[in-house]
Amino acid sequence: MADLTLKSTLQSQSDRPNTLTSGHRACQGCGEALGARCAIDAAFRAANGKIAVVNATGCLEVFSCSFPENSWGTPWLHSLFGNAPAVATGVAAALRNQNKSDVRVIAQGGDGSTVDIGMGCLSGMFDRNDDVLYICYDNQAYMNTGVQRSGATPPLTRTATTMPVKDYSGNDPQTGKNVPLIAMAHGIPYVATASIGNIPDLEEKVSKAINIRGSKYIHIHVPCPLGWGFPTSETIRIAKLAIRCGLFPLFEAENGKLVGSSMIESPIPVEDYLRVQRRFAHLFGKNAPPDAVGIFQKIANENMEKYRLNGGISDD
Ligand SMILES: Cc1ncc(C[n+]2csc(CCOP(=O)(O)OP(=O)(O)O)c2C)c(N)n1
Ligand code: SF4
Ligand SMILES: [Mg+2]
Repeated sequence: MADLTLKSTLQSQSDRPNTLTSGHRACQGCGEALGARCAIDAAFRAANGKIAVVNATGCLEVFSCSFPENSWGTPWLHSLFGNAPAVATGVAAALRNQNKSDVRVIAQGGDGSTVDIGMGCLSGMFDRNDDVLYICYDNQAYMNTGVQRSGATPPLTRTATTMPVKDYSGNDPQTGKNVPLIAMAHGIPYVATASIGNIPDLEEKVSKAINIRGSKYIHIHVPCPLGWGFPTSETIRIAKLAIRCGLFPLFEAENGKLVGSSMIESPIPVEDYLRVQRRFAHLFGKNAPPDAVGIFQKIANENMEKYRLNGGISDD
C-alpha cells in the first residue's frame, strides 16, 4: 500500500489527464470533487483513456454538469438517483456487443445513492458480476439536498433530519449499513476502501480495479466542509484524522476475503477527529450524551481488530 504522504500537488503533475476540469461548481474544499478527480484520472490513465462514466444524481453530478455543458473530459452519462449500476451494466453490455470491452465502465455516486436508494441495483450488478467498477463517494449524508441522514451517517451525528433536541442526541447508534462488507459478501472480484487522506493509495486501488474483469467496488471517504462544519482548508487533514483514529479503515478484499490493509503506526484518539467538526459539537456541550466519545472509540477499536490495522496484512 502507498504511504500517507501526498508528494506533490495535483496541479503540478504534468501527466495528469484532468478528467474533471475547471468550471465546475463544487464548494471550496469539497472532498468529493477531489476524490472524483483523482479516481477518474487514475482510471483514465490505467485504461489508456478508454473509459465511460455513469453518474448518479447528487452533488458530484449537479456541480459538474449544467446542461448542455459539463466539466468532464470523458464520455459521461447522468442516470437517475437510484439506477447508476443498472445503467452502467447496460453500457458495458452494449460495448461488449460491439467488441469494445477494452472501454472500461465506471458507475459513481454519493453514499445516499449507493447505500440507500441504489442498493437493489448495486446488489443486482454484483450478483451478475457485471463488468463495472462502482465508486461510492461517501460524505456520510445527502448533501445535495441539504444534509439529510443516510445509511452511511455515523452514530450521534447532527444532520438536518437528526437534529439533537431534548433527549435525542443525533443519529441513532446501531443503525446504518457497511457497504464494503455487503459488497464482499457478494464475493465479487475486488472491493476496497480509500480516502482523499491518502491519494496515492486511492489512485493505486482505482488503477488496479479498472482492469479487473467483473464487478469491482471502491468506497471513498470524502469529507464535506459544508455538511460536516469545518473550514474549507481542512478537508484533507480531516480525512487523514479519520484514517489515523481507526474510524475509516483502508483495506482491500478479493473474492470476498480481506487481502490487504493499511497499518496505523500511531493511532490517535477518536476525539481528535470528532472535536474539529460542528456536526459533533453537541457531543462536547453541557447536554452531551453519556459516553458519546466511547461509542466512537469502540468502533475504532473494533476496526483495528477486524481489519488488522495494528499489524496490517501483506498485499501479496
Ligand atoms: C428518486 C429521487 N429521490 C430524491 C431525489 C432528490 N435527490 C437528489 S440528490 C439527493 C441526495 C444525494 O445524496 P448522496 O447520494 O449522498 O450524494 P451527495 O449529494 O451527498 O454527494 C437527493 C435526495 C432524486 N433526485 N430522485
Ligand atoms: S455540499 Fe459538500 S459534497 Fe456538496 S459540493 Fe459542497 S462540499 Fe462538496
Ligand atoms: Mg452523500
